[in-house]
Amino acid sequence: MDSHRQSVIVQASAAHHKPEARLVYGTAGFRTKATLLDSTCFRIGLIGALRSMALGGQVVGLMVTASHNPEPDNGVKMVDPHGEMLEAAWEPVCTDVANARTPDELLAALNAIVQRFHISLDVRPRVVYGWDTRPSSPALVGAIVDGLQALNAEMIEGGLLTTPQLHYLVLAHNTANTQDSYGKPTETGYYEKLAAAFLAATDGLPAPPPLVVDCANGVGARALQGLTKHLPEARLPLVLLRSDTETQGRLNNGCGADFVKTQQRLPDGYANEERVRPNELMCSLDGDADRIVFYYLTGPASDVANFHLLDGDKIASLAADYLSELVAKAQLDIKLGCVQTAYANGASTAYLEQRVPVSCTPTGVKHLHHEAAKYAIGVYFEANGHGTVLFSPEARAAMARAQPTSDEAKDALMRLRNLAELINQTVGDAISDMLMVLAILAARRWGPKEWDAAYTDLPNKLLKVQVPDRTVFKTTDAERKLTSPAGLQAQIDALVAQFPQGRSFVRPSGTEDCVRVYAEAASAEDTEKLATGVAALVEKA
Ligand code: G16
Repeated sequence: MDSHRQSVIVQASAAHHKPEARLVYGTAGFRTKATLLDSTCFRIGLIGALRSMALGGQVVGLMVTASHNPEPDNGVKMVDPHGEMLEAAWEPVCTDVANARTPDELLAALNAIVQRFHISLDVRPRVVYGWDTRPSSPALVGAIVDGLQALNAEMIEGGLLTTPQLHYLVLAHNTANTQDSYGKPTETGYYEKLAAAFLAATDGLPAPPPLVVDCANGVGARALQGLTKHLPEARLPLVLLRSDTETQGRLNNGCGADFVKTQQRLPDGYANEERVRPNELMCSLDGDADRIVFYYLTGPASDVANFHLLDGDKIASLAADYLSELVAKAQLDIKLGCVQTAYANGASTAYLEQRVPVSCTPTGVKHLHHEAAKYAIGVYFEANGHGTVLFSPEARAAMARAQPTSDEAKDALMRLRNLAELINQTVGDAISDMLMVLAILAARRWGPKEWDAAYTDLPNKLLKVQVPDRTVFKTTDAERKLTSPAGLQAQIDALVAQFPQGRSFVRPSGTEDCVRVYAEAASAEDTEKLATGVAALVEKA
């Protein structure tokens, strides 16, 4: 880089002091306590600009969020031009730049990027950025803006957004005015696209009953309010709960998709909510609305035994089953496959394997997304409710050229095309997934019980274990086995063997400072024993 640029960067960086802590760009970008992130955000502004330059000035995205984490945390992640997660080769690059200790080290790390990726500094970078409702977000966005300005980037402010909306904007900007246009590159364009696709997908079908949505007191509340302005209430009746984004301390607190999935119960206080009633479908979003889980009650909310979870595995099963039926009815010769992680309930995997090819990847949507892209139609969902369905160019071409000969085939083809429009193609999107589920249930004439009847989950439990250093826990086989600490996996195997249908694995979290333990077994009692037994082994290791 020329000396002028270098001195601008050094001057700007003086206002963004780097703390001692070492940060790593991981599963969900950088994520930690918000108080540690100012210099990281400044620097990711610089890297975002360089990434756009390396791609000839295509728009890349930066999102400030810590998603399901507690409110005092925050984070930042980069989005590549097609709305996908940052290319893996750039992750260590981000880590190097974030951890440079002096201005000289920072310049050296940036110059190394310019050389390694043959970046032409004549290209004007373009970056769109957005943020969630955390109180710490605006200041961190200010740091990003400083980084972008230091490299004279064209800045496109997305404002308060869900993470999937930011992914949408990136792709929409890069395809604007082309024949592949993904939609108008505005927040309103996102709502218009979803609303039109939902109306088409549910045309002629019974309208869904009111859906109670727990918005995690996060940005999803705002997005759903935005969406409903574009849809007649009769076609999408929503009851928004936990939608307070103003009161500090409420985000993801006792509510939200992560809480409901890990605690396997209703959001706190739901027993007192008049709108919470048995046999009605409900759902929870997470803090940045990229995950969704559904659930229903079979009796009073006060009894936890009446609570039934319809998690990411159930969404995958619903989607894979319905879409493969449509593919067959539409007489299309394309392959549909499903991608899960080790967290998938064993019963869901058994159900899916009877219907479609199933693969398993490590945790993190970027892994699932890449694997799903290998199928013509790739359904991917993490058990935590993070996922989507990808329609490949091959599938789209087959749908476009199909000449259905019967009314049934014509109808199936039309439904497939509509769903392909409705489902977010860039990343898992709680709102788009919610609409997909409603459209499928309407087409099936199903309520929550009929959906749930596909298979019965094995009892399962997820525990967090605090350890002095989680980086000593290393995994292999899509995180199903530990390779370190030495000997621990053999102890886990011996314990698992004591329980019918037992399965357990241990992995370091990519977003929190803890190790996670998953266990499932034939009975709830055995599951509890297995989970606590494995957690005890982890603590001793
Ligand atoms: C992020 C990723 C998810 C992943 C989760 C795992 O979720 O986007 O794909 O499942 O992290 O978290 P951990 O490694 O802590 O178990 P989110 O919703 O926080 O962005």
